[in-house]
Amino acid sequence: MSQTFIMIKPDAVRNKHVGEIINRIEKEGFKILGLKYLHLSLEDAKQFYKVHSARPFYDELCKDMSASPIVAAALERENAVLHWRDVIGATDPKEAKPNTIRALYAESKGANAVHGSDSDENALLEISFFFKGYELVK
Ligand code: DAT
Ligand code: MG
Repeated sequence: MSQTFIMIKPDAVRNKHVGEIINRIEKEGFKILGLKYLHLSLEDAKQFYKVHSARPFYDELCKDMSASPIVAAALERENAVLHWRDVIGATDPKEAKPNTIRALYAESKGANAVHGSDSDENALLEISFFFKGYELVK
């Protein structure tokens, strides 16, 4: 078993896709270890995405991610990181395969509905950014 960290981003929350995305999480066989609904500050968004700080879209990304509430979750499954990346599809929804979450619900490359960790190492870092130990189901 391995873990991944996911977010339902502000655009998908505003577009009322929270229920469908959580349903998909369950259907894909993930166990929910932690789940919360929160509104990121601009500072927290900048910290979370600091690996992208040199990229041209960084300021807009952090502004968008802190514009309205998100859902954050820690998930467990075999091959969790790669499986979730398959379920969400390509960063740009125009390139995402049919029936992936981004193909179904994303608005654009920037407002792309969901986040998923890109490695096991980053999954653990991202989970610890959002959850304290006692907030995670064992
Ligand atoms: P992913 O979310 O698929 O892991 P990423 O880590 O490369 O993609 O980028 C993080 C987020 O930044 C992405 O979900 C949306 C935004 N982003 C990436 N590339 C972008 C671009 N060319 N224009 C606007 N936003 C972009
Ligand atoms: Mg990424």
